[in-house]
Amino acid sequence: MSASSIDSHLLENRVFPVPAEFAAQANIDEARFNALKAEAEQDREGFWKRLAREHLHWITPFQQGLDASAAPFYRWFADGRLNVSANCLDVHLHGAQRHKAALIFEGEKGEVRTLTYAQLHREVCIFANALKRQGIGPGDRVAIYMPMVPEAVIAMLACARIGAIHSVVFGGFSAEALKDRLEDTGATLLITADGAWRGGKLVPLKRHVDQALLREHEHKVRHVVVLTRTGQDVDIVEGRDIRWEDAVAGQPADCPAEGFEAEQPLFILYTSGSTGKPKGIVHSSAGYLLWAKLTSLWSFDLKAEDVYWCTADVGWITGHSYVVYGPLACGATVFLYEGAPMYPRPDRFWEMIARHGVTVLYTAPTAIRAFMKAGDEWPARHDLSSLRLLGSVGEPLNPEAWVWYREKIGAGRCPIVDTWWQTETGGHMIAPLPGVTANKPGSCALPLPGISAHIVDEQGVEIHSPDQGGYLVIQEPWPGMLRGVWGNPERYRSAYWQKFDDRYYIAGDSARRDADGYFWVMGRIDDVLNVSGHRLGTAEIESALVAHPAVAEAAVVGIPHEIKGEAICAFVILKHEHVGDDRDELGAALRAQVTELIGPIARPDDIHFVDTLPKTRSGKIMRRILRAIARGEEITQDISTLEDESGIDQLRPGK
Ligand code: 6R9
Repeated sequence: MSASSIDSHLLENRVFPVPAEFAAQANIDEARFNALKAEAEQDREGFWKRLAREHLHWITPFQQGLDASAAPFYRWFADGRLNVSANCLDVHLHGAQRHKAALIFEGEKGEVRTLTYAQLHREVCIFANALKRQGIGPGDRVAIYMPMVPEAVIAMLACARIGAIHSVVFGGFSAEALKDRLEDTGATLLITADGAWRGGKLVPLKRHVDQALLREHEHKVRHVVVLTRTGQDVDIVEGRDIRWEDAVAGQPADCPAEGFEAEQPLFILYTSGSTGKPKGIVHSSAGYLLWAKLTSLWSFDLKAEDVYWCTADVGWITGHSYVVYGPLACGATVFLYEGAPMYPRPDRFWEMIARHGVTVLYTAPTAIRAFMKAGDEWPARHDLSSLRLLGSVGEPLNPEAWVWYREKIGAGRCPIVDTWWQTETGGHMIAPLPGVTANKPGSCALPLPGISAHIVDEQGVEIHSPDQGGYLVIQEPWPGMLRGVWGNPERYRSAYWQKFDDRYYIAGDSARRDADGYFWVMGRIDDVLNVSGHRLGTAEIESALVAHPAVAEAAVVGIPHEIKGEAICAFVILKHEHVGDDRDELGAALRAQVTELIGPIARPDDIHFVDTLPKTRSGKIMRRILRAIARGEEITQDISTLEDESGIDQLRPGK
């Protein structure tokens, strides 16, 4: 075993075969999967060129495939021109499809609004003309700070229609976080709403905007478009602010789709930043759209008949690729929900799935664990038989939660598609294909066709032996990859390429591969623990803790230890029916459990029972904050992406 690899001890052996009925109707069956893989192996560039020709509508067809002349700044299809919004809308306006629902929206208070493809196209054209009227043109940056309402999607597609670069800032972010992003992108126009509904409360979006824009020399915003959502009072600044309804008044419903260069940036999106200051990730038009569309067809088996629901906010990459661009490029029906998942009761999701007949559900482990904690009775009250596929993204889905999701939500019938990818990768990279790949709980399975994922050690040497952990890297460029960090080419190089001399894209995650070639993500490289010379990822220890029936969620970090180098400190949230249990007994039981499932090396030294864990707003545990707390250090890191700052105090030992 190489000294620089990461140890793995928790081996999960359950395998769930692909259901035969699912395989029989899947977009990608085994023969197709093998053919795609073989095609990519033989001529990778030709493979991507063929797919780009077949799956995208080009205004000027491309001749060039990959341009690697300035590697690792790669370009794809660079001499072609297309319009991204036309690929999501205009291509579906023929025949009966134009009257098919593109968006079904449900507000937190329960109102439902449906927009057909024809209607969505019309709204996008009108708003695109309104943006032009405000002086916005190709290459200009437009910030979007909105609730999860159809107008957020309309705003994104309207930018794409006129070649403007959007930068969506999650509506749950503070004025300060918004200000930083406005400053960094140099956005000249901002689209917002008076407010948003969240968990029955009003979020004052426009007030945050006013605060963010206070110091004029710190940003370039000249115009603010304000949608009326909640009807709350807002200040309208004369000459700067304009109501959405006034901006669109009198605008024509026709906005011809001009062709833009394939490499024209489509958007800038800041990473969730669970480790360090957020980076403005830049995505292209053609390559990005191609990958968002293909992965929707492949991993989600998306069909025209599906009512598809990705629960992510459009403020995250998951919302970009799998609420907007991927499913609309496929012509699917997208369900959109405005509010909080447990509002007004923990069965809000299940009730909506039953009412709208949702067929494909894509959500995050943090939500699945929260539902698990709330109790099985909530999903049991509803008819979830419309569901045919369940997806997960954001963190490792630990086997306990995986099995719960499969049984309580999917009735043991639906394939589980655990998708590993990142803001930077544009779309899924490693995922089981639902009609092809048997499921192993906790594993994101195999790289998608065209994706060359590997595990390498500290020196960048590929690890071939099974179950030995290392750096998860991607060897060959792919069309959906990021094009850089906005305004900071150096950071792009140093964060993603430098360590292994530009030979691989470095994802920053640790992972292992088992004897069947399945990938198991072990956590972020920065979070790896070093206990007596053994390097341990966080995911396995956390999974072993969550496998105990009393535990709902767990996070582990290392604290300095004189003899072992690092000792393991665990933060554990109990399921609500176990909150009153004896803590000493539980602590002993959890240590015994980890010892049994992984080995004595992974046995936590300290266990803190807590009510909450610090998470990014997209639901990822921020272990660097827990590390500071466990070590009794001041929290000096950037916490602008933290969900709930007040939660930090409750975590301090002794509280
Ligand atoms: C899409 C998204 C990326 C990081 C990534 C990894 C973690 C995402 C995962 C997963 C294990 C999965 N991650 N999906 N870990 N299994 N299925 O979440 O993008 O916000 O940029 O986060 O999330 O650590 O590196 P982003």
